[in-house]
Amino acid sequence: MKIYIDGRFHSERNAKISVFDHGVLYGDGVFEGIRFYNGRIFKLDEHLDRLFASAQAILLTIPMPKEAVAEATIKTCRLNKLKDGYIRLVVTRGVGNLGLSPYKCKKASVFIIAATIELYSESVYREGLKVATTGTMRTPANVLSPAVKSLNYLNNILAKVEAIQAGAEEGLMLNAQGHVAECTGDNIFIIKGGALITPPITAGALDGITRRTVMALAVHAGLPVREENLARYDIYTADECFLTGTAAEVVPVAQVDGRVIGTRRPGPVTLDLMQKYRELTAREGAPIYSR
Ligand code: PXG
Repeated sequence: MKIYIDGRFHSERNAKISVFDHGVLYGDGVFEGIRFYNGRIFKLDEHLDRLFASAQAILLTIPMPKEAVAEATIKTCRLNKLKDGYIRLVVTRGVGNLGLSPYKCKKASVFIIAATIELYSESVYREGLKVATTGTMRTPANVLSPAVKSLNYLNNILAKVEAIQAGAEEGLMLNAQGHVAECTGDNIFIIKGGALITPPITAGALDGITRRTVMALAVHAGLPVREENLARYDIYTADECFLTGTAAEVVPVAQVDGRVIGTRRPGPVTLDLMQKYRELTAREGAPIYSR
């Protein structure tokens, strides 16, 4: 495997960053998880726009223009001779001293890993996921904006741990007002009365690229789509429920806090959107090889 770090490619063994990098010392940095299908990087521009927005929000200067990051990402996939897989693109604050101040860090570091991906098992897509609400809340915007895809994932990791300890596979996170925000690494949707409903970004959700894509697919299919604050009650009593994320794609939810959702089986709207999403990922994206 060849890994990109700051303009050079390294073997897996030699792909290393400094212990003085503030990405390691403080989780000071931003990242993206990107998928590629059939030799094309899906929604590359959208991911890079979000990466640069996350960096802007935390006063982090990415030391190369967006086009160069795109080029490096494509090259990393090409060098690894991959057609389908997952990209982890990380920008850390860079090497500094043992103090919090990012002003001591001279230059941000960019690294890119392109690898194959381990999905939820095939049965999850057939049978649906078990979700449990976590006591751990989503970080409020005045603590750390949930719109920033930062290297601080402890909030979500601890929620994930709670969900697993409760016997579920994914955790449902609420905001400080008690409204549904999202899951630990996925956005959440319900279908109720023929409409597709998801919490607004302001409820504390990441502006997910899969979320946007699925909303556009639903609008195109003539489905009413709404962004509304949701309570747990709304999830429990939904006709259908699914999660979206780059890694998970569109994954049906069978159970939330022990309540069976709909018929337990993935519903017709969910199945249709799963299919439409698959079709889109198979045909769209920035080509890795034809250049
Ligand atoms: N919410 C959160 C908190 C996320 O981290 C999503 C929603 C979905 O967004 P996209 O743009 O992917 O549709 C995410 C992103 C992984 C991994 O490697 C995935 C995410 C985050 C961290 C790790 O599995 N998903």
